Amino acid sequence: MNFQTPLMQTLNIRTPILQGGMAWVSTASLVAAVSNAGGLGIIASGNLPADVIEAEIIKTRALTDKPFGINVVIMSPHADEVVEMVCRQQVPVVTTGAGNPGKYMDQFKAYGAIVMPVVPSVALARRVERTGADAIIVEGTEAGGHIGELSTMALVPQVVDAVDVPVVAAGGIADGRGVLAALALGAQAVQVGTRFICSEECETHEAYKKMIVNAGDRDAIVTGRSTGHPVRVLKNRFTRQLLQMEKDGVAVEEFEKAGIGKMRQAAQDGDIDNGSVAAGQIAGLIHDIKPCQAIIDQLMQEARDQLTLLNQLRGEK
Ligand code: TUI
Repeated sequence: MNFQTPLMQTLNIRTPILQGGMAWVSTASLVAAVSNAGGLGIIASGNLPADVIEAEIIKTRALTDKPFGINVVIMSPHADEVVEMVCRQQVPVVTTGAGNPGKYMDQFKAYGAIVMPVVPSVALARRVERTGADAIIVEGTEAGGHIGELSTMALVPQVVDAVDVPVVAAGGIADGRGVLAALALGAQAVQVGTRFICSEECETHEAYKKMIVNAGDRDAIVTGRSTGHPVRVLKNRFTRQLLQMEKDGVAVEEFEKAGIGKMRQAAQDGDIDNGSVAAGQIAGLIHDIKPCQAIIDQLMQEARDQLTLLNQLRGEK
């Protein structure tokens, strides 16, 4: 038995698993591995300039002939030039985050992209549907990185009821129980981030991966709540400094300045004490580092097993 949803057909993928476009993490190696394993790999842009991201697209194309996507961070200072480059490269799938992609929608649709904005609320879901989103990724506050306030459990069914396009659930999903739960809430696929950091093909520093493997349920905390840019990261020396700054009520500009380059410092240099180790609440569920194919196979096998268990509870064979 396999899961098959209309969105999987639209995206031309074999499993309903998307890999989140994580800044400094989702590079060609990870993206191609996920796409080759039957999911949808998604290249991250973060705050990078267009030429650096373009090189990653070209590298991905050399590593896979399967569909893949690109994530555009709307708040990035390079967003305009990144969008122009993505259109020139005709990346088949575009996801957006950290802002409303409305003003770029026509450009994406003009070359036939499948556009899936990430949203943290019903209001934004409705808005992006009106401007032409093909599907909507609903991200709960359990996720790592830049986050909204509502939980995946509460938000996904509310968006499913509010829009007519397919919904993808994101935030807090790292095993097959999470996949099945998301499908039960009405999602047609899931987006998985933190679990894919702990994959062999992910080029993120080993120390970062090990910090996730060693994390417990309460280690992923939120900084930047008071400044309006909440970000979920693993607790370390740097987050203690940030939380102290927030308590002391330092100016927003000073706080934002302290965060510059910190995701790169953790992911690339492996400085997990002084950098930002972005990760979701589900980090505590992740205990190993393995190939993307094994991760996807396990997610789907567990989802099937969990469904069998549920059917047994109903008295079915
Ligand atoms: O985008 C993310 N997570 C991220 S992006 C990132 S790197 C970064 N680079 C430059 C600036 C900021 C961050 C690290 N983590 N997740 C998707 C997501 N989008 N979560 C929440 C939102 C969101 C929030 C507000 C989407 C839209 C939105 O709209 C507000 C508005 O303009 O109406």
